[in-house]
Amino acid sequence: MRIGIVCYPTFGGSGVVATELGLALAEEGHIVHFITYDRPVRLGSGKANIFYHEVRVSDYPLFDYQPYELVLTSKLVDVARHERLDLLHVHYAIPHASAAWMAQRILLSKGIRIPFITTLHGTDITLVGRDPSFEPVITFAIEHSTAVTAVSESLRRDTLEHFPVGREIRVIPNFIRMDRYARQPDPELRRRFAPNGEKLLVHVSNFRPVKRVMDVLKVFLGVRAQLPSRLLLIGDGPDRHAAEMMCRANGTCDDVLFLGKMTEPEDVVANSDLFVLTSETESFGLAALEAMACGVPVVTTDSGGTAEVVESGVAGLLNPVGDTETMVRHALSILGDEAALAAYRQGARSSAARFDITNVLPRYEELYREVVEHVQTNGVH
Ligand code: GMT
Repeated sequence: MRIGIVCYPTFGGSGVVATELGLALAEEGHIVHFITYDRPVRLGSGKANIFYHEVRVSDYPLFDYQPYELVLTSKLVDVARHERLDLLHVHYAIPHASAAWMAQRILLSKGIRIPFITTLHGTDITLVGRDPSFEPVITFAIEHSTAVTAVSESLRRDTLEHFPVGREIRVIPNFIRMDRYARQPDPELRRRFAPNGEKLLVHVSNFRPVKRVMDVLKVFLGVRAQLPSRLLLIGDGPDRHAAEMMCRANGTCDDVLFLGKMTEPEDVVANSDLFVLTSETESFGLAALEAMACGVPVVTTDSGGTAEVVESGVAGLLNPVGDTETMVRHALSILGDEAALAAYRQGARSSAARFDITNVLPRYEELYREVVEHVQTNGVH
C-alpha cells in the first residue's frame, strides 16, 4: 500500500511511534510518505520505501500566527494526489485530524476518495483536546475520521467519556522492536555513571508539568538516603530548570546527572537499574515500555494506560499519583534485594515482549485494508 503518515517529528512518544510504524511498514514493502514540518528524529536516512515531505510555512508578516494547519492540508492534498496514496494515517489529533479531514474533502472534489485514520496518543485527548478552545473541532474530526485508534484501553475510555462521539475506537497498543533493545551491559558506561557501584535510577521525558519531574527527584532522594544511588535524567523541557534548582538547593548535583535530549536513550537506560515515571496522566507510557524492553524494571504512577503496560509485581510496581513515599518504598524493595532485582529485570523484558512489533503491526495492516475497502465500497462520508 501507499501510506501517508502525519506526525510531530520531535522526541515525543507519538512521533516516535509514528516513525517506527512507518519504518516497519516500509520494511514490509509498503511505500511510506512522512508529511510533517521537520524530518522525524528517529527516521534516519537512506531507507528503502521511505519518503519525507516537509511542510514549510511562509513567514508572511500579516500573520501573527502562521496557518500551519492549512499548509499541512495543502501538502496532504498534493502528496495524496501525486503519490497516489491509498490512505492517510495521522498521529495526534491536534491539528492533524482536522487537516486530514479537510484534505479528504478537497480530494473528493477532484474525484479522489481517500480514507484517513486518526490515532489518539494521550494529551491530544486528556489535556489539550478537552480545552474548550479545541473540543468542537476534535469531536468533529474524531467523528469524521474513517477509523480511530487509541494506544490504550484507558485512552479509549477517556475519549468516550470526555467527547460526545458515538463511534468505534479501536485499541491498537504501542509497540516495541524487542530485538533492538536486547543489550549486553556496558561496564565502561556503568563505571562512568556509577563509579562507586551505586544503583542507577533513570527517567526519560519531555520535562512537562504532566510528568511531575519533582516527584522523580523526591523518589531519588528517598532512595539515596538508604542506598548509594545516582539519578540519570534524560530529556529536556519546561521543568528542567526547577529540577536543577532543587538539586542545587539540597546539594545533590553530583549524584543527579542531567544528560539532555538523546536520539537513542536506550544506550543509557539499558545500563540502569530502575526506571522512574511519576506522571499525573500517561495514556500509555512508551518510555516505560522501552525501559522494560531493556530489562529495566519500572516504578510508576497508576495514571491511565501505565497499568496496561507495566504488569505490577512482574515488570515493576504501580503507585498512586504524588505518593512519593510509597514509590520510595517500592523502589527500595526492588533495588535493595539482588534476587528481587534480577527477577524484576527478567519480568520486565518478558512483559515488554507482549508489545513486540510482530504482534502489533498486523493489526494496523488489517485496519488499513479495512478502511481502503470501506471507502471503495461506501465512499467518503
Ligand atoms: O508524553 C508526552 O507528553 C508526549 C506525548 C506525545 O504525544 O508525544 O505522549 C503521549 O503519547 C505517547 C505515545 O503514544 C504515550 O506513550 C504517552 O503516554 C502519551 N503521553 C501522555 O499521555 C501524557
